[in-house]
Amino acid sequence: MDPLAITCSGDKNDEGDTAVVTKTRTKTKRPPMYKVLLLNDDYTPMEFVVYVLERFFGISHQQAVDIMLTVHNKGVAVVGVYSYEVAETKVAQVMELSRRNQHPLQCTMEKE
Ligand code: TYC
Repeated sequence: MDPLAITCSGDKNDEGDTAVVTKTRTKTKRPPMYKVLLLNDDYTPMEFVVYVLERFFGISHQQAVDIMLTVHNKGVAVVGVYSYEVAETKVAQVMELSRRNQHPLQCTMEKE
């Protein structure tokens, strides 16, 4: 047999063939973030709020005073934005320390 004439059995040319290329989209949605909010009340001492902000939120003394005064004057302020688990922990820490000190301070979280 003429070696140049060899073809694979079943081989046909490409006419009429359609290539379908699919690409799966990799989902890379970022996880939702949560605002931690501090609420005003008439009884929690200002110094206690400042202490809580410094201790649990790593905020400087001056910033803590500013945020505390914002809450005092406006009723509420965002203290920080975190992943669900971190926000939940901060809220629990604030609520537990407030409860132990018999202050009515309220801290909540809200999806951003
Ligand atoms: N309003 C409180 C007071 O006059 C102080 C205060 C500030 C309380 C912020 C709670 O989240 C708060 N003693």
